[in-house]
Amino acid sequence: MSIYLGFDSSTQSLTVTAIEVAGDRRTVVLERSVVFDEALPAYGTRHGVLASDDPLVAVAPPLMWAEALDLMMAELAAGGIDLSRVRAISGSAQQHGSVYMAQGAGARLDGLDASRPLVRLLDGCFSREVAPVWLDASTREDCRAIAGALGGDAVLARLTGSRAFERFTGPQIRKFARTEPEAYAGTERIHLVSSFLASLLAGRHAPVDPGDASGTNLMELARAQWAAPALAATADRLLCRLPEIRPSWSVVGRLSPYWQQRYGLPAARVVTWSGDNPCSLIGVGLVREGRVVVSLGTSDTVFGPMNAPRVDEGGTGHVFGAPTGAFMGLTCFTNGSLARERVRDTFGMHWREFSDALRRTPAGNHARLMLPWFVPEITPAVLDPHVHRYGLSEAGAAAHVRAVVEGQMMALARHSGWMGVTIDTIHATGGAAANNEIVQIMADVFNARVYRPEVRNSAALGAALRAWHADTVADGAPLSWDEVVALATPGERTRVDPVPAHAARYAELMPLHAACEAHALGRGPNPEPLLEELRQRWPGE
Ligand code: XUL
Repeated sequence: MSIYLGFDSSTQSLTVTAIEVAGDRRTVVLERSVVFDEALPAYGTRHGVLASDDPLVAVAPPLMWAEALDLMMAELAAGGIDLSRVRAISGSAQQHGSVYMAQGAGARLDGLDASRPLVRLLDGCFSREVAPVWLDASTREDCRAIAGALGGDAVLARLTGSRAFERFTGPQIRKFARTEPEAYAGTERIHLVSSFLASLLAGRHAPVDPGDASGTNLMELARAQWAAPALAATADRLLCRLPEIRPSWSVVGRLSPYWQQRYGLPAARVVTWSGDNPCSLIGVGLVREGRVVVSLGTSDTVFGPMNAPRVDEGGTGHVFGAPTGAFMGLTCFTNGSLARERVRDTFGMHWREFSDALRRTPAGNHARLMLPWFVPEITPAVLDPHVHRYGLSEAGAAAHVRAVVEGQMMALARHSGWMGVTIDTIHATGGAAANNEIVQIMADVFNARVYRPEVRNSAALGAALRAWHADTVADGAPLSWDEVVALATPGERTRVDPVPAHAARYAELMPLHAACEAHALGRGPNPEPLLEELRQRWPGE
């Protein structure tokens, strides 16, 4: 019997999922979470991010992520599973964030004193105390410069899988090197959140996998190697500061003596970590093109496996490496769970009342719409956030609740067309996928069947499954991806079907959602007369 651990260091929390593999039987045996704001209040984060005067800046303390890892290991050691049977550990992390480690940090990771807390030992290991995270939108100028140097966004997208995006690591590095040149010069290694945490486990600088490296605007997608022209456009002497790119199933090394001595863990293999979205793909059981995932977390994302990289040259989509070695398409929305929460809080509701509001209101919301851009939005690009409401000025709380969810679902559906996949089956994950009403709206808007994987955190499960796969492959035994994801594949009883009458309504509403978006972005006329026409035609409920 073997145990595999998968961590997920997300925007707001650290989760661990343990799976047990015994012969043909695979079981999830443990799931635990630590919420940063609650468990580690001394760092002063809100929703995992430090307060900033500039609404475009979003940074977090990397020490907090390290302390959460130490805390979680202590919890695991306190009971729950037999740690001596842990064979391999991997992880998932929020994508794009970068951690700047000072000269000499790599050598210090080896030989840490197991009697002392990890954070004390990391004192002086950073050349920058904070890590910019995926919510940061402060690098517009750097995006322009990088895309310009390479011959435009379309060229950059063909090379790296994405046009220049503010939150991507390359533009973030360029801003750091430009504004803090001395600190950049004193940087030994620029890690992604994933490779930073893997380094802490292995006691040495860990590599990054193509799934996470493709979220940097710095990796040549076709070769899964750093792209020299993109590096040159970003910062001087960058290559020697970046981690190596290795396949997602590569073994970094063994768990360092620090963790073995401190918590009695075995010398388990540490497997390269990846981004949360690539890990979720595995954690919801998708390894073949044809189906997509809708993940409703801090960010809302829609993504799916791709056999070949069909790049969205000027638009909002990304092509990343997938953990299987193939590709995945992804579109990301900043205004996910925090926007749902803002609307809930505005009306002083609990989640139960939020669901009641969705139950009491009709599909299509009498053609009343919301574009919930509470904070800068990635898709479509909105740097000056503002919530746009159409037909909602006289409406009550319930209509606003429906408007935020329908607005999000229509945006997810409309902005996933570039992937070139006919979406008739969705695997829904993330906290809000537990809500029946939200999932019904998803099924109706996409006019697709929705399956709901039963494990709460699909990214952590995906990481644990990747640890099992890598450990088996490292032993020289074959293990197909179909077999790896069998545990994660949702059953028929989790299926939610679209209601045809509702789907028909959203088919009519969707072009008007596009018109509202164009209007809000200053690219089209006010669609209010068209919405009013629809209101007249739709029966009152
Ligand atoms: C993906 C993205 C977010 C983060 C959230 O491109 O920016 O989904 O990975 O953790």
